[in-house]
Amino acid sequence: MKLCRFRSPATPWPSVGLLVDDSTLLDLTDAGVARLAELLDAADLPERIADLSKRSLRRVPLDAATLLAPVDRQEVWAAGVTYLRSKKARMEESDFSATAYDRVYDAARPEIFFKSVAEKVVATGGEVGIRSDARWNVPEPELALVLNSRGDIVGHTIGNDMSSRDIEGENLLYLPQAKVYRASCALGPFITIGASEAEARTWMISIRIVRDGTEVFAGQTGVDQIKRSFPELAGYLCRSQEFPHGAVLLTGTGVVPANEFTLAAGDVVRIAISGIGELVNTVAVV
Ligand code: DO4
Ligand code: MG
Repeated sequence: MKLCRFRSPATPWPSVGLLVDDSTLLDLTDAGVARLAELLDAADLPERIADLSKRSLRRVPLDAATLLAPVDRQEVWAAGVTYLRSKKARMEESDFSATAYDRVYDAARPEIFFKSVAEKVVATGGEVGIRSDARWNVPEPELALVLNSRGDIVGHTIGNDMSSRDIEGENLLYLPQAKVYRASCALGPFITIGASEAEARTWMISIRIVRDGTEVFAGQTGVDQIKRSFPELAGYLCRSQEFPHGAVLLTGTGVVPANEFTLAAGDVVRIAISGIGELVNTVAVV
């Protein structure tokens, strides 16, 4: 079961869609579903979606729809240093703060930081940003957990945690500037509902970066390489917190290009997760 937000020529406002037959969206608007955040909050979500799929609602061919980021009111947060590869890359890029990464990888409390408000999230097909004052920029392909207002993990989507490695490496206190800037977060295209953690851990995350028609980087990792369990990450996010509209939590990156690599304007970043789909964005200087 896959949910999304979309516009179509007939309905140029954001609608909530359910993917059926791999190529058709069922427009859930006429069933009274105005916002994705509200649907995700349903106590019996899989049953509710199964019921909606049987209704005779407007059908929109997927290729006639413009897919929007699959968040309408949720805050987006991100966990970090959850893969060994991420810990090593960050220790290489930083000088005096290298031990912070080493320590957090093994600590009980994970690294979790705020990433974006919903309206700033970039959809598939949109432009992700590299900062004009950064020299070393990378995408971070990540599985994202989708949480309802009660903190339950109700789905999974694809995230790109765009990052400026030189700014983070200069001083760890610059992390918010390295991570949170215009167009630094992309999500989508779909939220897969109903997969258990055990199933999600069988998925592969892959990334391709294409420059002027030539592949300049490709890499992949397994979701099973994430060190911490999903309830552990979601549990820390929700400690002494509240998310009245739910939240999305990126789970960290396990694919980091070689240190010589930096993104350039015009690069096309394709991130695929086997159980979800593909998030495609073009890079722009912001
Ligand atoms: O510690 C800085 C950020 C880590 C991160 O974003 C990741 O591991 O994916
Ligand atoms: Mg990250």
